[in-house]
Amino acid sequence: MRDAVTSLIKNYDLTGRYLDRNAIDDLKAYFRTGNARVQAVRIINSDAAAIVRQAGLALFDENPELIRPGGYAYTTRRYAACLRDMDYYLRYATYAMIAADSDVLDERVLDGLREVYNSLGVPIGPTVRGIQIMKDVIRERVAEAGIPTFIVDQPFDHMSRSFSEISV
Ligand SMILES: CCC1=C(C)/C(=C/C2=NC(=C\c3[nH]c(/C=C4\NC(=O)[C@H](C)[C@H]4CC)c(C)c3CCC(=O)O)/C(CCC(=O)O)=C2C)NC1=O
Repeated sequence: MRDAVTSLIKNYDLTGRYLDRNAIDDLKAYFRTGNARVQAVRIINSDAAAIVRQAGLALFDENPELIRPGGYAYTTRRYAACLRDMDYYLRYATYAMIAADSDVLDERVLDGLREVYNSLGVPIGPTVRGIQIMKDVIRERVAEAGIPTFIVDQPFDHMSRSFSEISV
């Protein structure tokens, strides 16, 4: 599991180089945004269950067939599994925000998920939509607190991209 600093050091160590100007600029950006990243994660953590619920309701509102008989979130067991998955995406997104690196998402969430979803028949399109809705819900809350929203975008966009590649 890597963060922005260990990723950078790993790259320079591989080629035996001292940190150059680009590296220093990247490090400066990492430390400059540190406080904002911590604040954004605090906002999420203080209301995570409500964020998941709100995003879930919006997803099912947009895609009501999911919760009708035959839908992939039909029955309380599947409905709960879907919200639990959204909660996983949210929690790991907060780790990635702090790390300013997507490695934790690849390693702990996305690796092997394609096989699981395919074998269960869980549809990728609505899953990506759920991730995007969650991002929008959080962006709104974070922006209200005056924190730049690009911090929020990175992990959710990474997950969406990874899923979208998977679905091809
Ligand atoms: C921390 C990393 C991690 C992830 C990501 C994870 C995902 C995950 N989601 C699962 C199921 C599931 N996931 C969903 C999700 C959805 N249904 C929908 O209609 C929506 C599109 C979507 C929610 C947005 C559903 C319905 C199931 C249960 C499917 C079934 O058993 O029929 C399963 C199968 C086993 C189980 O039911 O627990 C796994 C492993 N598990 C993990 O340990």
